[in-house]
Amino acid sequence: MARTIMHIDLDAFFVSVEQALNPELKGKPVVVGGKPDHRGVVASASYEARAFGLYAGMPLVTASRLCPQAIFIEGNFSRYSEASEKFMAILADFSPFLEPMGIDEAYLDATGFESLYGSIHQMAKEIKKRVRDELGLSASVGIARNKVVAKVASDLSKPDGLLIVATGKERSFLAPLAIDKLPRVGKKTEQILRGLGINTIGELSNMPLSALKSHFGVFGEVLHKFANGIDDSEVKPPSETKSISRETTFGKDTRDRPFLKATLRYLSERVGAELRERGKLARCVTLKLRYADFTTITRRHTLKQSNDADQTIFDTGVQLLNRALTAQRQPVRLIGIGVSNLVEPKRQLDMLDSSAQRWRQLDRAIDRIRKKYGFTAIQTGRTLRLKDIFPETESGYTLQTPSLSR
Ligand code: DCP
Ligand code: CA
Repeated sequence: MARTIMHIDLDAFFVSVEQALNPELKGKPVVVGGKPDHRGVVASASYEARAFGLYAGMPLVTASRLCPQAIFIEGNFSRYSEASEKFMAILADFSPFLEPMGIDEAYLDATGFESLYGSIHQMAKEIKKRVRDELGLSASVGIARNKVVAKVASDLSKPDGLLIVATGKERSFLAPLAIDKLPRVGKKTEQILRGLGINTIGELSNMPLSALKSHFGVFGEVLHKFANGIDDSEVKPPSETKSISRETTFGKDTRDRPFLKATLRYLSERVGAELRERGKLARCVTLKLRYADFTTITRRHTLKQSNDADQTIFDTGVQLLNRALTAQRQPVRLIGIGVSNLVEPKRQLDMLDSSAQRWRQLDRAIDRIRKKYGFTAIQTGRTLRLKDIFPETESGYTLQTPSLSR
């Protein structure tokens, strides 16, 4: 069946949120990421700043040299995640077939919605209008019969664009574009392709599949399909919980290891409690850190055996944290911990060793007490010191971003 897929992406997202809050910044070269003397990189640049050659990922020092008159802003991540949630909520009003991708973009399956709005073009205009009226942000929309072409279209239409690729024209639409416009073509792939004399998506689409496979393995098939404007993947609403995570931004960037560990302990306990509540076991533990310059890293560890114990989540998190802090000396602005690769308990439980069994019993006893008396009714030694730092309520400490990601 022919589908109608929309890709919606906010323009210069971090910068636009700042401009919506402070209209004096509008129409000017603005950079979010930090002050120009910081070691960090540009997170988001306004289109006025891009005219000077600035782009995301460029060192702030270089950015200030190319465009000294730019306004440099540290940024405030909780503002962006709040705007992101509102953006996704607006989109969900238009179609339940919604797949959020990252913080400021989403795919929406609008198949059959034409009649509801008069036309697909009209529907896209109404989405853009609500985003502008309610959030003060501009969105670019690409529409096509599949996800990959819709994404390229929204990107090409930026800023504040709306581009529809007619059915049957996917291949000819993509053909003249540079290969780096194609999703999944990163720096490395681009380099290899250019080395082979392939510079446009059209040239890529004409490469024999066998040649692509010999250079890229199974990824060669993806490249072949994408370059030919083919993508059968569905818009998948995030239904089943695939991961559980908790994170928080600090009021002040910190290097204080005991404090970071105390926070990690608390977040691990929140993750563990939800994991047990959902009756799942996790196989992977992921630590997330954002440094003072906004660089964000994630470090993952796969457990030998799936587990749901606070202690296991925490211990794994601490190992990952210690390694990360040794490698990078900047202060930390955000810490988060998550579990993924969730499985049903089944028989694996019987195989847990006796110390793991004891942790399980303890966790469950604590869960029961917390359900009755509130999350902070029982605290492990480590988390006690958080009392003086985070506001405390019945249901736990009030973190900056209580449950950003699920
Ligand atoms: N981001 C970041 N570091 C990067 C890239 C992006 O912190 N290297 C953040 C800031 C962006 C947001 O993610 O505002 C969304 O990323 P996009 O790639 O969509 O970039 P923008 O929304 O800023 O610009 P565009 O108009 O090109 O979409
Ligand atoms: Ca964007």
